[in-house]
Formats: sequence, C-alpha cells, structure tokens
Amino acid sequence: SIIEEGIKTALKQDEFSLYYQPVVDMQTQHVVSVEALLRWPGNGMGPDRFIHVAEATGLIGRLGEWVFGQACEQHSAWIRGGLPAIPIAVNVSPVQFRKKNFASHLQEAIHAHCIASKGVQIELTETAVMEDIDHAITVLNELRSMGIKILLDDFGTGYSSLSYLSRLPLDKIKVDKSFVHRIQHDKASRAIIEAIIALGHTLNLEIVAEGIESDSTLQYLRYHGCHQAQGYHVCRPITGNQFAAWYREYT
Ligand code: G
Ligand code: G
Ligand code: NA
Ligand code: MN
Repeated sequence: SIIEEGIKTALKQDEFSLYYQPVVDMQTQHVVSVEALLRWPGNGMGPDRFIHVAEATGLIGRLGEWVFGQACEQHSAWIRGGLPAIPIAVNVSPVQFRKKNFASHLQEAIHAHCIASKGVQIELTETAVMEDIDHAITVLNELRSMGIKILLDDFGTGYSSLSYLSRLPLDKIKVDKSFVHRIQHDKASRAIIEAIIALGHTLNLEIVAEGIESDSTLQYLRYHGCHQAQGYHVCRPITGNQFAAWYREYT
C-alpha cells in the first residue's frame, strides 16, 4: 500500500521524530518521566493511523526499534546537556511486545547508547498482555529485573480484571483520558476513576492520569489520591530541544 511504502521510505530517510510530554508528581510538582510520542512531520497522519499499518505489514519491528534507539539517544543527549536523568516512557505495540526478541532488542538499544536501563520505561495496553498472560509475565519480569518500569496504558478501557491485574508485574497504571475528560460532566466517570485509584493504592502501583486539560481536573485527581499528572494543562507534547528549555524554565 501507499502508506506501507511511505513508512519504509520514512524509515530510510529518517523522517520520523519523537515528541515528549512530561509527567509530573501531583504533590511535589517534580517531573517524574516523559512519554515519547511518535510523529511523522510533513505527513498529516497521526500515529494511531500509521501504527496500524506498520503492525499489519510487519514494519512495526523496525519502527519500534527506531523509537527505542531515538528515545535512548534523547535521554543521553539531555544528560549531556545538563538535565537530570529523566526516564523516557516508550509506547509499545502489542505486536512488537509479542515478538521473541523484544526484551533483547530493548537491552541492545540501552547498551548501544550507554544509558542506564532505568532511563527507559515501557507503556503497554491491556491487549498486549492479555492474549498470553504467562508469556507477558515472563517478559515483564525480565524487563523489571533490568530496572525498567512497566506501565499499563489506557487503563479502564480494556478487559481489566482484578485477578489478572494482581498477577502482572507492573509499576504504574495510566487512567485513560476518556475518563479524565468526563470528570466535570459525568458521575459514572468520577466513580470509575475513584475505583481505579483505590485499586492502584491496594496493589501498590503508581497512578498517573493522562489528558488533564484544566486545573480543576488536576485538583480533583490530586484530592482523590492520584499520584501523577500528564496533559495539556501541564505541558503539550514538544520536541526534545523544546523539552530541555521547558524543563529549565519549569524548575
Ligand atoms: O500522540 P497521540 O495522541 O497522537 O498518539 C496516538 C496514539 O498513538 C496513542 O495511542 C499512542 O499511545 C500511540 N503512539 C504514539 N507514539 C507511539 C509509538 O512510538 N509507538 C506505538 N506503538 N504507539 C505510539
Ligand atoms: O494512547 P496514549 O495514552 O498513549 O495516547 C496519548 C495521546 O494523548 C497522545 O497522542 C497525546 O498527544 C494525547 N494527549 C496528551 N495530553 C492530552 C490532553 O491533555 N488532552 C488530549 N485530548 N490529548 C492529550
Ligand atoms: Na501511552
Ligand atoms: Mn493512554
């Protein structure tokens, strides 16, 4: 397809880029991590569209490895530029996660860029882990033994059940922005968020809410025990250089 050829060319010609969006601690305001978000400048298509094509055509392996390498490179560049070692959370497609060599490719990228393993985190959706939970547990334990934190993304939208959640070696859950956006309007969404936060506390997981667009939403989430905040109200996704400038201004 045209999109498939476009992705191949873009990989060859280094047309992709990563944007970064900070996650901050709700109590201390400290930046705890940044999420890497893939962009294809010069092409209007967002990642939710072209990642599906990459998954369907087998290009996700190469694209995912490019993302790992770029994230490691950026982490190292910020440190060289005088920033603290802020972990970068990378989104991982279920297709990429299920590949045999997933953990070893990540490890190779970390070593090639001479960064600490804890400089990288991974964000997975429930889909990635649900299909073969025993395999997922093995891989996640391997990653965590390296010091890599594991985050469950879009939490609340999938097949979340208490029994599988308690079996998974996770560090953090991310409350999906669809619930966060309905906080001001919808009692059911508030009830869901409060239940997710309670669950996170019980399972000893960090809880981050994404898609926070107003101070009132942030105050609500903090009051209810959510640990970390991400969203346009804190900072939009920005380039690596913009993030370095933002960070110096912020701290
Ligand atoms: O940044 P934005 O809201 O446009 O992202 C849309 C979707 O694309 C989100 O679900 C996000 O998790 C996903 N996404 C963004 N960057 C990456 C990436 O590097 N790899 C994968 N697999 N998904 C990504
Ligand atoms: O699926 P995932 O959670 O990775 O998607 C994250 C997406 O949410 C990114 O594409 C990012 O651009 C987007 N995003 C980040 N902050 C906000 C926000 O405050 N509001 C909205 N609507 N989207 C956001
Ligand atoms: Na994500
Ligand atoms: Mn999400």
